Amino acid sequence: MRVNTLLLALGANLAGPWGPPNETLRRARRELSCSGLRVLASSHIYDTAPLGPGRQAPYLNAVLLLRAHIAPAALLRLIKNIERLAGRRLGTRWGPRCLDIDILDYGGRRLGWPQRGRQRGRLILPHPEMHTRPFVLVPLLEVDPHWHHPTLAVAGHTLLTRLGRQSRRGIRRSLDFAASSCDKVRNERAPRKQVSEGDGARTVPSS
Ligand code: A4P
Ligand code: MG
Repeated sequence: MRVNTLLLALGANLAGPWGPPNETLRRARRELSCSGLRVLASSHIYDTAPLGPGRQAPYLNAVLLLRAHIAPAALLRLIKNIERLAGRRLGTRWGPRCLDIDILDYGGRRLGWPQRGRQRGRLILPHPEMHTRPFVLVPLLEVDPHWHHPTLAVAGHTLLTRLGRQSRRGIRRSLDFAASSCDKVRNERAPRKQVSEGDGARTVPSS
């Protein structure tokens, strides 16, 4: 299997078993890296105004650039498993959450595009709404400034400009990701099962 470059978006606006949203995002990054995904770059963590219905707390959002040797379906299972460990329960679409991980881009691959309805468990690549969201594009361009949308064939910077300055108003760079260590995660997890066990995710040596 080819090694692919991936972009993942992390978001949270509720505290969960891993702590407040900032701790949850950091822990999620460690879980990914300890499951064999190599983190090449992490954006800052941004404070963002909530998008969606009703009143919700502000979100923290970030984007990771990774390299991995994992099939798309296994990656989806891995991120859903990490969301579950972080306390994510089925809720309303766009409702508050302890952790959301979206696969933004999987090596430029196209799957289920153009989108015809959304079905739980069915992967769409690139992520169907990413190009409309400044809270995704701003951190994404921090880790991959030359990124182009794989199906729209438009530069990320252009997509962000098209969204207008107003839409970026509620986005504020807030925190750094601290350096991560897999050993720490293993200690915290014991005696629980490893995240990658039984979910089809493969561990790859970092090169
Ligand atoms: N799915 C299909 N393609 C993908 C993909 N590329 N990556 C499927 C991840 N999942 C994908 O997702 C629903 C189903 O989509 C999954 O079962 C998966 O098979 P979900 O994460 O379980 O549900 P959701 O998060 O409620 O839906 P959605 O549309 O992903 O919500 P969003 O788009 O993530 O929106 N405001 C701010 N400021 N920041 C935020 O991060 N997030 C949301 C949630 C609302 N408002 C926000 C933010
Ligand atoms: Mg999601």
